[in-house]
Amino acid sequence: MKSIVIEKNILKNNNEIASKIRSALNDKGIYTINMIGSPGSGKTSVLEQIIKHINRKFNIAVIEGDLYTTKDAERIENQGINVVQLNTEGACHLDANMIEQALDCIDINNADLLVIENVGNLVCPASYDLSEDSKILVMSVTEGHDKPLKYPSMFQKAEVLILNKIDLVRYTNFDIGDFYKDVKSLNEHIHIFEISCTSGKGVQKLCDYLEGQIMSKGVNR
Ligand SMILES: Nc1nc2c(ncn2[C@@H]2O[C@H](COP(=O)(O)OP(=O)(O)O)[C@@H](O)[C@H]2O)c(=O)[nH]1
Ligand SMILES: [Mg+2]
Repeated sequence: MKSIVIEKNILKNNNEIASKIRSALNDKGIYTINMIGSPGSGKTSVLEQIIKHINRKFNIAVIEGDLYTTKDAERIENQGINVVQLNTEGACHLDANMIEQALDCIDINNADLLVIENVGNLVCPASYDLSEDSKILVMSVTEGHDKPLKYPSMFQKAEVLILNKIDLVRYTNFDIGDFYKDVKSLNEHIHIFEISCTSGKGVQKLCDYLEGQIMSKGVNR
């Protein structure tokens, strides 16, 4: 009982901070993505693909969440992107307070797109508003088609679902029909993109969609 009360208080505080950050990001016309998924689903790989495709048209800033290391931030920095690393020291999700601190360490004044890569986890990040415009869930076919019904909250809250590693589907028993049926039963409006970061399949379509979102947000700049 006690821990539930504490959790409620944390979330209330989180939402207050998130709404303050959201209004600052809105004033700057920055489109913000909270990228969530299991460890190894391909979040950083998807981000690398997005950067490769749209970096010439838009300014991108990245906040990398990780338990302990700077490995993902180094991958993003190698692409010449403005990135800050948040280490949660064991915490399984990012919260708005951490984002507020990260934003003090990164210049986002010229950014069109801010991507936050959350800690690898399909459960806790669903509950924390990071002031994003869109939660993007990255799932890979090697995780199994049963995951939507096992982790419904994340699938209900995401605006976009990236089904990654589609190049590997023929080596698995992943049932695409069952997967779509279960996802749509939880969230009929979700946008689903099947992609492969390895072959590049589907990446252009994903980036076309994101460019549309970034442009509609930045229109009031
Ligand atoms: N075959 C295949 N491997 C991928 C794909 N995307 C990512 N990977 C691999 O999956 C592993 C985890 O990727 P990473 O981007 O680090 O995942 P993250 O932990 O979610 O950020 C790496 O070895 C990637 O090379 C893909 O589309 N196909
Ligand atoms: Mg990563």
